[in-house]
Amino acid sequence: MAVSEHVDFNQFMEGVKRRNPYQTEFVQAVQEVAEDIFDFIQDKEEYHAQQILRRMTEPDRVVSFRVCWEDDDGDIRVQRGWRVQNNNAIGPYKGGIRFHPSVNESVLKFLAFEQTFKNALTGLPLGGGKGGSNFNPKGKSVREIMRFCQSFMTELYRHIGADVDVPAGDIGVGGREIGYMFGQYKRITNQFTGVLTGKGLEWGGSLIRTEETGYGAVYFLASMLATRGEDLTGKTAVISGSGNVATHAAEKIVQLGGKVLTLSDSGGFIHDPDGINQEKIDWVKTHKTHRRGRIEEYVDAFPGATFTAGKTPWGVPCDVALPCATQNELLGDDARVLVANGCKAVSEGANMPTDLAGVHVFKNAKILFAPGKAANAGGVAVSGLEMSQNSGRRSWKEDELQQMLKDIMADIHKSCLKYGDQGGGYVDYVKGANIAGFKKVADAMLAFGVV
Ligand code: NDP
Ligand code: 2IT
Repeated sequence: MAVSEHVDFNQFMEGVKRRNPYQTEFVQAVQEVAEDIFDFIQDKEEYHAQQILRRMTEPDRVVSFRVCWEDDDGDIRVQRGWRVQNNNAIGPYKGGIRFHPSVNESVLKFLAFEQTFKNALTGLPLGGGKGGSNFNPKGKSVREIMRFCQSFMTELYRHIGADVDVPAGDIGVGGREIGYMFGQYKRITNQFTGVLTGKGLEWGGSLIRTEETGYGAVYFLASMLATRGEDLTGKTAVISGSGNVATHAAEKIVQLGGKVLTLSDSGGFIHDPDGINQEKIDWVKTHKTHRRGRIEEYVDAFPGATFTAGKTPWGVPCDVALPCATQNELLGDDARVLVANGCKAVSEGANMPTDLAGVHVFKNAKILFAPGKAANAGGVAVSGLEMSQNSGRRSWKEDELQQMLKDIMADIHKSCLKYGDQGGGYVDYVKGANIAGFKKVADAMLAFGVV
């Protein structure tokens, strides 16, 4: 008899906690999914008998390694590197690389787990993975970053490949870092393949990759609002973060007629009651990416704005909110404040920015709430299209790519409605995304037998 037939939700979560001590982010991501999946599989014997959910919570493998590099003073530095290959049931492992001091095995396991569902939702043949290091790029010279990337890839290269595992960018990893890593991969293997995405346009990259995580999160937000007969015209938006995802989300909100009130970084948030227009967004992009400055300097450039140190922006009243910085940056109390201030919709540009208490607040208030695995899938979807272009040794035009992405995001929204419609005009997008992602991966796993 299948043991899992007798395992209820609480026993299941106890097991996950026992097997993953101190991995709070990973346990949180599993719980958010399991809350919905237990309901869904209740009457589906094959998923129980084959222990599909239990198998999904065990990554295929976790590779961890030492990364040594030499700083500009000639001192030797030692960092930790990882690649979590979570699940390749529907395609090669795929997911970004994060360089941030907070990176550890728990964070990368949660990200790889989430990525598996997100990638399934895109409808493209992509499995789930994630990697990174506790390396802190802040304050490092460009040469130090290059040496670190080269050292990181000198170990990582043996675990990845265009049909095996295809990393990309994430926090602290953008076009420059992908360039250094791709250069080192090519040097070691003597192969020019689509082993990384987010590449430069001259060397195998795809148009619209940089923009589409942030843009996609806003398209998804617009699709949700449309179900209630509304759009973004004249709506106020509170956004966290000031990196790739946040600045592009802001840009699209402005293009669709909304008004962006805030941006943030790990030092605090800026509030600009006049609205952060395109000129100001361009200033932020240059300031954060090229000058590697802090968001607080915004108030010197645009004196109408204020800076609040050490706080997140959720207390600023708004119509819509887009958390676009990092995990667990929007907590239960923040969610209550947003709802009390009349926020109608939340679209997660970041991965798991809302903690479990916050998710429950949004669900109970029945506001429009898109989880990151649905809302921010535009980035990895274009990565999947970059892989197709690399395999076909060609480049698609911008309008072709935009149409493909539009279709993908619309299909994700449709999948969420299919499994998340609760009747009475309320769609539980978290439930919809979890079930749609789970079903695709689970059915592939069933086909493979016990492996
Ligand atoms: P960036 O490195 O470009 O920007 C990250 C932003 O978040 C910065 O403003 C940074 O502030 C802030 N931030 C990072 N860590 C923290 C922290 N611990 N506390 C407060 N603020 C923090 O990364 P991205 O914009 O690419 O990524 C943002 C989010 O979007 C992440 O959750 C990522 O996983 C997710 N995502 C990214 C995709 C992509 O293609 N890039 C695709 C899908 C999701 P500071 O400068 O102070 O560090
Ligand atoms: O979280 C994410 O989806 C990403 N960081 C992008 C992954 C990718 O492979 O493009």
